[in-house]
Amino acid sequence: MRTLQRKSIEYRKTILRIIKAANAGHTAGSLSCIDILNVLYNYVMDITPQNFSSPQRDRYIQSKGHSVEALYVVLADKGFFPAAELDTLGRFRSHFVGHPTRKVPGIEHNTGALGHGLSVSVGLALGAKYRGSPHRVFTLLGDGELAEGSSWEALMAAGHYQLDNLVIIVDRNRLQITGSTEDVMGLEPLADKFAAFGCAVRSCDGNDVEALTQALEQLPFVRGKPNLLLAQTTKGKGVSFMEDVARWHHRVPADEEYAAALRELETAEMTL
Ligand SMILES: Cc1ncc(C[n+]2csc(CCOP(=O)(O)OP(=O)(O)O)c2C)c(N)n1
Ligand SMILES: [Mg+2]
Repeated sequence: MRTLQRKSIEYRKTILRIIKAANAGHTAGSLSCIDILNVLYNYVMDITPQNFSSPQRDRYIQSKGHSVEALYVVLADKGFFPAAELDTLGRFRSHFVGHPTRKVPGIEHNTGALGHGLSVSVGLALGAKYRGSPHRVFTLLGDGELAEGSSWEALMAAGHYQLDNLVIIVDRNRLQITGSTEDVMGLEPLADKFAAFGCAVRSCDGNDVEALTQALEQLPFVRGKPNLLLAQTTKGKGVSFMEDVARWHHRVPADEEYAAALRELETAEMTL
């Protein structure tokens, strides 16, 4: 567990480094979901550079595509491409752009226009069922993203087709781009809504790698039902002055903020 915890801190430092160098990025959303990606790629999913062309591999669709820096950092650590390529983020001719594209090794599907990832994942999970393939389909949604009606249409299909090979994780940080989800487009009672659409719903601390591993060890939650994990997260997690502050959605730290953020993460690493 200590290894995963250490990785989360290292990942956070790299996310901030590449966003700072590119002078652009979705800072707080990447810090919010990085523990989820850490546990998925390093503990749960069967996705490696070696098996990436195998039809049996698990699939990961990052529907909240704007948090692409988190995905790039984890894919580099998994060896999908040399870590040095991360430093090309946002540069002319680099494939490392502000939303996921399949030009980057390890990325399954282009995303970024919110509200599409779940439909794609439902299609992939249905395809796996038809073929009798045992692989699973994981998708990460933002909570603000749930204002897109297409998500609910996809969810209805997931329940109808009993897609227990589909794992939907909601990054429930309670903020979207301009403020609180409950102010902009209220979601509660969210767990009840997912249950009403036929999902098996679980909730855990989405910034705690141990809680995430324990929750995801229970997959499939219920046979014949899509799995829905409400990951209770904090946007900007790990850097106190970014935590739960809406404007860090898309803000790049100034020099002194960057230095303070790194100091805080290094202190957290030393006290692990
Ligand atoms: C269809 C669509 N509309 C608007 C946007 C602009 N946008 C990017 S991120 C975002 C907020 C998303 O909030 P949430 O899903 O909660 O993400 P997180 O808090 O995890 O960053 C918006 C509106 C978009 N990418 N796609
Ligand atoms: Mg959110």
